[in-house]
Amino acid sequence: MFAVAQFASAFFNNASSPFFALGSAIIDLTPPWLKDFAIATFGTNDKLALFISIGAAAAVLAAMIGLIAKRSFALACTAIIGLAVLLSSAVAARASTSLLDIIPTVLGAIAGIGLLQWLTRLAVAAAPRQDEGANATGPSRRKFLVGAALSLAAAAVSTGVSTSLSASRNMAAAARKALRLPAARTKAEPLPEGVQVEVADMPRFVTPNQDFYRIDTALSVPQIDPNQWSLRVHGMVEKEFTVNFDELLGEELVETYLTLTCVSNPVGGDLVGNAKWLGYPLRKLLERAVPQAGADMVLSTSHDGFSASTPLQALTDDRMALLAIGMNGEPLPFEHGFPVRMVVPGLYGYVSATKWVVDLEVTRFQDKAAYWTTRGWSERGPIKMSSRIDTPRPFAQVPAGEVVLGGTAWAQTRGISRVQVQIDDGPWADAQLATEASLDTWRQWRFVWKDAAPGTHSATVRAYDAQGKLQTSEKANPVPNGASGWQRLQFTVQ
Ligand SMILES: Nc1nc2c(c(=O)[nH]1)N[C@H]1C(S)=C(S)[C@@H](COP(=O)(O)O)O[C@H]1N2
Ligand SMILES: [Mo]
Repeated sequence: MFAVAQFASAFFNNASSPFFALGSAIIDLTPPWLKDFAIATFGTNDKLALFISIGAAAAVLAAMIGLIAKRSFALACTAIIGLAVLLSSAVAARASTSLLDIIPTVLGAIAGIGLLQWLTRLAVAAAPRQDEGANATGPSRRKFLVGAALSLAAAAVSTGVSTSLSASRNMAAAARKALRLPAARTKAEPLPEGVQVEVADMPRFVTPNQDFYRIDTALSVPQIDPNQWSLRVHGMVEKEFTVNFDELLGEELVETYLTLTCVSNPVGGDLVGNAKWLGYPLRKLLERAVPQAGADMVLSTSHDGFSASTPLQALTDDRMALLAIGMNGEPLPFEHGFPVRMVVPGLYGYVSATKWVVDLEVTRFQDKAAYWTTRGWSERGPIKMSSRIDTPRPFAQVPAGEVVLGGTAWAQTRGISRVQVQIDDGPWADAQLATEASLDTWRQWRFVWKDAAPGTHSATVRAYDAQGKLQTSEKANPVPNGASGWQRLQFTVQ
């Protein structure tokens, strides 16, 4: 039961392990004298001693439950459930857990009951029967003993495996915490004044890491120890090589603001975020590999098997495509690709922004296909110019008089030159643009509607890029290569 719970907890929060929760609860509840005694006796092995004690106690408990099962299977099940309830409350009591984290314990209890049933059946078969001689029971008894021994061995092995899994996760967390990012050789231009419009309820121009949208296929966030990380560059190149994390830290790093966007972002949606990234230019990395003639794509693959197909051109031209290690002044958060990910101006994340990246293969679009391409999305995904109304929110109630609208527009690598707003079916009027930070970042805008009359109204927004090209009004769904169309929303003036 413990083994299954421990194993399952490897896929959840560390603190979801009933083993750890019980251990932590015991540590928290231990009187100081006993704690001192334990530390004095076992030294830094005090935690190991604790876990061994819990393991031994679990074995004794299992034996007791086995004895109870001999009398009454139902009573034994009740004992297991009682134990599960106790352990779940130990898990739930931890500060870092949520309700979901009791799942491993519940799974453990179910497995425990299943195992008990199986062993009971073997034991019943082994019990001497009246009408047979004692000899006839030999093989069945052996079966039971072998079954019990196997269960114990399986429990020990899976506990060991999953504990070491958790341990490597802890190593990664410790390494991230200890990591001091080197200074960028090329710093980001300081943000000019006025990139943030003065309108209430607007998102920050630089999205804080904890608010940054997260999209990936990872059921459990990869926890990679940077000391174990390396990136292989190979395929259609003259010089294949592998680079490790220390080597990457030693390169001339660059810092740049870049707005990432997800292809699944609907018109008006918020799967878009802007951050300051620190990393090594992919252009330089690929220069070192010397791509061969005919190559037109780089297939990047993550630790967890996701892949993206990026045009070689986008990684070698003068846009700032980065192998990023830092996000807004700190190491990448685990959710955003620690220790290393890609970020590429102008391309949706699914074709460029591989998190936990470990492999770059220089190849051709006609030879290889990436994760989402094989699932119905386009092999190429340039970001479509978009504009969005951030405030008022759809169906909001606003006071009559002057209504101030605020929003965001983006056309990475090209830049936004103009945003227009239409109230109801009135004329299009220019919004005031915030200062532009760079062509690769989004741009905020504000629009003042002076004499808003009470009633329900709509507002529509559209943008122009730096070449004066108008954002398309043609409505498209995100599949297969990104949503388009002008956002229109309704609100009520009181
Ligand atoms: N390893 C991995 N990297 C990935 C993905 C993924 O599923 N797995 N999703 C991509 C997609 S679709 C997007 S939009 C961006 C999102 O990056 P973020 O979660 O840091 O915002 O990551 C990209 N990188
Ligand atoms: Mo995405």
